[in-house]
Amino acid sequence: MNGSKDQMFGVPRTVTEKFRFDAEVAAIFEDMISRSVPGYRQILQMLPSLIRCCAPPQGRYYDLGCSLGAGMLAMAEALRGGKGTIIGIDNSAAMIEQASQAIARCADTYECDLSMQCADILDYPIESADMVLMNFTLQFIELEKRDYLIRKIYDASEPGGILIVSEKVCFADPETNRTLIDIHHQYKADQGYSQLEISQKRDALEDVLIPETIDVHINRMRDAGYRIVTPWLQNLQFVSLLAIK
Ligand code: GEK
Repeated sequence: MNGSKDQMFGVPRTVTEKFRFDAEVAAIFEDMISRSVPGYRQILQMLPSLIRCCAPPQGRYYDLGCSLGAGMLAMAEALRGGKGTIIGIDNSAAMIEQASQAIARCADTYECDLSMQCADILDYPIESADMVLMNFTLQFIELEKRDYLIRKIYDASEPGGILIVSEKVCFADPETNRTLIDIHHQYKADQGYSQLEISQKRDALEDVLIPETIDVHINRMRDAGYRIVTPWLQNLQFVSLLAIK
């Protein structure tokens, strides 16, 4: 694993600052997401098979909210031997700076063209996409801009183009929702996070990470025009959806 151990919320904070993807987070991000999101590693492991099955080997691929480039590397693995193009976008300068170094170190291993840009995915011009990945990114976009973003991706995708959206979701039934949140907190405790870390992180993410139900996500993708929309992986309230144009 690269980066340091996540101990960000280990000491009591008097003021709850809202969560931001700054240099402090970038330095511990890999550890944070691996220990906080059950299924994250499994999604990355499965992506090459999903891509080889559903997307063209010489395609144009986007990773929106690429953070440290883990999704880009899974795409590159799928494209081994082919000459595809992979573009990672993130609006955190700290993430892009760290990710660019990591990608540069292994770029020679792959034949495809890997590049990264620091930009807002709402403004970035996506073109002729064969695949778009948003791995736990849409949840940080303002609610009223999500329809626009999914439509923009649909319009910029080739016929047969795929969209993968992984999200933390919520459930309409309060008891189901509470139960999965409790299991998730237990999972985090089992990964070594203290109760203080769990509760301070939850407070910092309040109104920053806004989950929606699986149905809301599916309906949004269908309304945008996607022919096929289906969950392909779920671990507690962490779900990955596949959509095909
Ligand atoms: C992974 N996909 O490892 N424009 C660009 N980037 C954004 C925007 C925006 N408007 N809003 C948020 N981000 C990664 C993990 S993390 C998920 C994605 C998490 C970026 C933000 O800077 C951060 O790097 C990423 O989206 C979300 O597979 O932390 O739970």
